[in-house]
Amino acid sequence: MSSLENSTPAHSSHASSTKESKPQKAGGFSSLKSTIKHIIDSQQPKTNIKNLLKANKDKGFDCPGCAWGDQKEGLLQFCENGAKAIAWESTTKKADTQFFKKHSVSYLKKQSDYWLEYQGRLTEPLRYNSATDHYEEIDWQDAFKLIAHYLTQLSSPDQAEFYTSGRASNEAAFIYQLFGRMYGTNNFPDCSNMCHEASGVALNESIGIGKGTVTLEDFDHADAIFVFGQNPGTNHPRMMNALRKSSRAGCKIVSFNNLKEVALERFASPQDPLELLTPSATTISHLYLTPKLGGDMAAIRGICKHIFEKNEQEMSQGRDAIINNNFIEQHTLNFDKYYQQVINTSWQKIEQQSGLSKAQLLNAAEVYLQAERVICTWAMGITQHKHSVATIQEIVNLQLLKGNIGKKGAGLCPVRGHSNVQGNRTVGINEKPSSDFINALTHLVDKPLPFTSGHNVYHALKALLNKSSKVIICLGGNIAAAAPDTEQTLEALSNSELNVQISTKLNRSHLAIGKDALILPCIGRTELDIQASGPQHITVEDTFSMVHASQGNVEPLSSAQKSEIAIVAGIAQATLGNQHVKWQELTDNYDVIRDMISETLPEFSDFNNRLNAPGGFYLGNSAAKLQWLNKAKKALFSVHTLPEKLITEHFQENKKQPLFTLQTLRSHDQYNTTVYGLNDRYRGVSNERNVVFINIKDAKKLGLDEDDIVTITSIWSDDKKRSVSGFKIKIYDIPQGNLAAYYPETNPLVPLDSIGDRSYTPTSKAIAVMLEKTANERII
Ligand SMILES: Nc1nc2c(c(=O)[nH]1)N[C@H]1C(S)=C(S)[C@@H](COP(=O)(O)OP(=O)(O)OC[C@H]3O[C@@H](n4cnc5c(=O)[nH]c(N)nc54)[C@H](O)[C@@H]3O)O[C@H]1N2
Ligand SMILES: Nc1nc2c(c(=O)[nH]1)N[C@H]1C(S)=C(S)[C@@H](COP(=O)(O)OP(=O)(O)OC[C@H]3O[C@@H](n4cnc5c(=O)[nH]c(N)nc54)[C@H](O)[C@@H]3O)O[C@H]1N2
Ligand SMILES: [Mo]
Repeated sequence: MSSLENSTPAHSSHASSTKESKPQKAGGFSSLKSTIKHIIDSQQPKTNIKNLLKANKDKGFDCPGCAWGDQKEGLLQFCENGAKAIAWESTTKKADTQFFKKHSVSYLKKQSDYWLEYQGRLTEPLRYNSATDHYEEIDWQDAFKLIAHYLTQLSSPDQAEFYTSGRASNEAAFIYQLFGRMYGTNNFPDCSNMCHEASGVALNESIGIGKGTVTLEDFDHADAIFVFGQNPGTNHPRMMNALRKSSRAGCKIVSFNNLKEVALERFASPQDPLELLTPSATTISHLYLTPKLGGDMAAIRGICKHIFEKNEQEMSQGRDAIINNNFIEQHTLNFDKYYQQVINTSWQKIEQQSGLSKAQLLNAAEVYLQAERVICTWAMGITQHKHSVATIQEIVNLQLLKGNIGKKGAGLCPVRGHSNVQGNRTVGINEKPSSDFINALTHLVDKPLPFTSGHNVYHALKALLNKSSKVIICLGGNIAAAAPDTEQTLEALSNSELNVQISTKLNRSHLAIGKDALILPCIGRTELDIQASGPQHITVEDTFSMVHASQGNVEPLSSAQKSEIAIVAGIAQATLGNQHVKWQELTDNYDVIRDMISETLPEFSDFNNRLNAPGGFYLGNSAAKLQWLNKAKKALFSVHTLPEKLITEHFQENKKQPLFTLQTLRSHDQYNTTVYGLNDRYRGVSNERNVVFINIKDAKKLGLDEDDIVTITSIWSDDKKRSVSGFKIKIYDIPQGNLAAYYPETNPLVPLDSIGDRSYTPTSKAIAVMLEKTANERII
């Protein structure tokens, strides 16, 4: 038994939680202290201090933390949570063959997600042996042959699923999708399906490109920034520097967040000596509104309604219009229909659905109107709802009213999650590829490739559940814990005949085994990648469409680990042979892959040379140039009615008990399904993850006190029971009727079929649930 096993709080049934209050500011000294703790914990502090100095710098590596862009100046380009991600990857702890000899899969299944990843890096390729119930070492070539054997036996290539998580490099993702398509399928479920999918769907339709229109520099020129449904203090800490700088320069920041997130209130830069060492901090939000879960579309509708009402008033008094009629006429379609829709939406409906008063929304609208240049940013609080596509299109509508797209300091900014999730999409991880893309690839490899739509995460899980899909290969990630409806997801994965995981650390996805399973250990961003032609670099694209090189500098922990590219190329060669693509040449020199990308995607022309520019190069954005590449060739005002009812109102009708809407979110000490620690410093939680945040009035109504233990049960239109138990009540500043709890512990509550309209994204921020008090004994 590892000595850690008994010391990790997750494993102690009497873990005591120290009650802490919410801090007055985010960042500052506490951030520095936490960074140092995680660096020391990695067991190689010297290496990781060197790593941090290279993070997000030229000739260094791209931080695997988030997709925020890099500043040009400054000595240090990392943040506390980036440091955690780096220290987590760059550790000397190993989950090696000895470890798997000691622990059976049945034993590992009983351990927490935290414990599994805590064991360290995967170092050798492994195959599951059902006779012994252990993972055992396998030779790399045998592993590749085994995958080829399964794939070539399938009666249709569409029986295989190729999942990608957004850490994969452009090069790995490109050859992965090339291999999948040459094998014959477009089944490319990816983490983005559970993340920003709605942004892509909405923006493609409205403005003809599925990406944000701003660059990092635009933040220096904005007069107002509207931040919708995101928690940058934890998830994009480097964005805090941009917000802090803008705020200090007089830019007005308006936050819409269901919770009062401390970093959006007051933030201290750990790089500013005064803010580091004294209680001083920068006020971030000038206006902070807390809508109900799923209430943002109504809130934005309210802002637009006020703008129209005021516009009418101004015009009737003979003054200038306050909306940008020139922009609207020249660049948009559907304005009249949208105008009518807004006029038809009552203030009563807006107030009821948003949970905000008309007066609050007028304040926000006035900030909007007074600003010449406005940026709107958003993340999961907007994208993980049933009506996310419509909500994002409402944000676009708002921006079109004043021509806040395509000018300096203004635009749309979906803040991406994984560090290269945007790049993965750009280079072809897409279950619905455009015919232009397939034609270009077909030309590249001189082989006909499929045009038909493939599976996203939702379709892939359904196909595995009904056994029409039989093989799943995952390039990174942890689909078992990241996907909704944990019981069904585990069943889906366990139905597979072969489950292949290309990973850095042990996780739940390695333990959902059907007939056969492989773990293929890869090197990460921080590590040296030496191939036949010498040291290699890979490339990534940030949320601002900047592409740059990333090169690790640490010796890999084991000589048996391979790069993701070598692994994908190895599988491809074993399955397809070398007739159309010389896979080994791609592994030998990644420049060759970049040349192939150049040939396929015009925006990557001269790829290898352009990487030499400091900071990389900008892929460009058509909408930012006021070119609209959608069907209508214009920016569209989208005309949607507000949802008639939000989910809980819908289910409440036939229920006596009060129902709540639950959002599932990240703590400060996790990276998606990777849990670094059990604290959530900015929300005053320590040593706990199984907690549920509730408004004091709601708690009183149910007779619940702080620290009482509850079972949470979700309500859905099937009769399947979805519950999690042993959750501790935390009284919190949260709108009545809403709850919050951490992901992935609450994923069992998210019904697989509860998905966004047209995005298929799990509605992780709106689940109808009820609470039941249980005996005050923790069930661990
Ligand atoms: N350290 C760290 N960094 C990360 C990640 C991580 O796990 N850890 N994950 C990465 C990934 S993949 C992603 S996608 C991003 C995620 O970044 P975020 O989107 O910031 O992540 P969440 O924790 O899901 O936070 C959602 C935020 O939206 C608010 N919210 C929820 N529902 C609503 C709503 O209906 N309306 C409004 N207005 N607000 C709402 C919540 O209160 C919370 O503040 O971060 C990336 N960066
Ligand atoms: N309830 C609920 N569910 C959610 C969300 C939510 O807010 N609520 N958020 C959703 C979102 S936004 C996302 S993006 C998904 C995340 O879904 P995923 O991307 O699938 O999950 P991660 O937790 O990021 O994956 C962690 C694993 O990736 C592997 N890994 C780490 N680095 C590397 C690397 O460099 N290469 C390779 N090959 N493997 C690596 C490690 O083995 C680690 O265990 O979860 C989604 N699920
Ligand atoms: Mo994400």
